[in-house]
Amino acid sequence: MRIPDEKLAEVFDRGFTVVEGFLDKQTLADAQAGLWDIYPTPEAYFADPAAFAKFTKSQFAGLRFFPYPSWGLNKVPVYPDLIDAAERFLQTKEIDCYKIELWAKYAGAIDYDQTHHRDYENHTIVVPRADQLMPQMTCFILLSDVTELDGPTKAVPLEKTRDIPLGITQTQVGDFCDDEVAVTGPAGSMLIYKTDVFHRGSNFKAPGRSRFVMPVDFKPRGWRWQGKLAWPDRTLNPGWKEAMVNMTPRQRDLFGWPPPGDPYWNAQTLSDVALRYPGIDLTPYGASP
Ligand SMILES: O=C(O)CCC(=O)C(=O)O
Repeated sequence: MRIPDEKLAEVFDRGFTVVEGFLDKQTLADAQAGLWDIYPTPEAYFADPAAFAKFTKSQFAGLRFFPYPSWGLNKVPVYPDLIDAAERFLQTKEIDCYKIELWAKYAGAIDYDQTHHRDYENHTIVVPRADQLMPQMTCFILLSDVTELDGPTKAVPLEKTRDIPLGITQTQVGDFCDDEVAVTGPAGSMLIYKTDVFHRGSNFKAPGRSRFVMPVDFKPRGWRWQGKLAWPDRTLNPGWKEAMVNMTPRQRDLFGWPPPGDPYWNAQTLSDVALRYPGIDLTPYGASP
């Protein structure tokens, strides 16, 4: 769904918003099917948690970076309505998708509670601007239903923390617990938040529960002090080539591909990129049909 302007305005005013029913049913189903190439299904996990001890090692053990084995997952971060929202939020079409993750959590694997923190610390090497100029748009796309029992993200409205200098990234344990809002919603919903918003991961409140989310982050192009992943470093991973072949020029541009008309493209680069990416349609970049 197209994200209404009021929802994007809420991200600036309150620091975050939750959009229910963001992904269409088919996109959600394809993404959910792709999860099981990577993670145990909840049924498999809870039938024998000891077989999946790696999830007990840290809260972050269930994180996997883009790309993924299936197009069903790889197409989610370039979902057209997400690109549209990022362009409108960042107020430019010159944007980068600078980080894509999947995150699986299983109740009982570890305590997922966190203290409130601002995420910018590993999204920029400096700090966000208080005037909100050139913000980053950080998102959690829910791929499973998230209720109060399912370890929802808990976010603190900006108005409660405006007095805390932006250089501070952590609060004390217990602070703002009365102010935090649980990010719940059916699968396919999306949390959009800014990197200066205090929030935290929370623990499951019942056994046998699991949570699957896809965090996806965008930034305006050009602010080189922002970012997290270097896409060239991910190109040898399964799924990258297929994803690039399947994407449109607009979608590839989010990863830094030279756009149609860029001086990068000449007879040699068209020919050799076609060799590297069998099946890719390079006619928009000047290749002969
Ligand atoms: O998993 C979550 O809900 C939030 C996690 C988080 O905020 C973090 O690890 O930075």
